[in-house]
Amino acid sequence: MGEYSATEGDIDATGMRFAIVVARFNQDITEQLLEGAERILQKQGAADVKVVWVPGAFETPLVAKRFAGSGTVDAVICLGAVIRGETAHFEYVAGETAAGITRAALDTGVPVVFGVLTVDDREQAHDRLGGKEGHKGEEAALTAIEMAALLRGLP
Ligand code: INI
Repeated sequence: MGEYSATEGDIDATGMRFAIVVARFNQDITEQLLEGAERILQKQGAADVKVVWVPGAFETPLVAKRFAGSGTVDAVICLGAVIRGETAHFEYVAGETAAGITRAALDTGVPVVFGVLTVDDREQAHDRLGGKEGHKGEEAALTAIEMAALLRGLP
């Protein structure tokens, strides 16, 4: 083996700029995701956080891509809640949202984080808002910081 180096992003958001794209659909849940994400970004020293509300999770990738391609943010966080029991087209909304978020990141080279809950019911959503499954809004923010830091250090 030749030279070996391992790289990992820090969880330090000092000087970093973020956009959060959050869905209004299931707002009682998504506003808790947003609170968690904002809490972490502020705690870790983010310089700027812009929040944009969109109608549903399906709309998050387009706005995320606009921010990611603008050169004004280090990472974008998409937040939403898609609940299987409440929609016949769960698979379409959840699947296309995930695909769109992936595409926004790969097309722009800027991290776009999937902070969208895809759950069977509201109880599972609440388990992911500071319950037994952690807090997915906080985790999305930590991922955004780590990926932004990691990409800064890559060729
Ligand atoms: N949007 C969500 O964010 N969560 C859902 O659970 C959901 N359901 O149940 O359908 C949902 N639908 C709306 C969708 O995101 C779009 O806003 C709509 O299809 C218009 O494009």
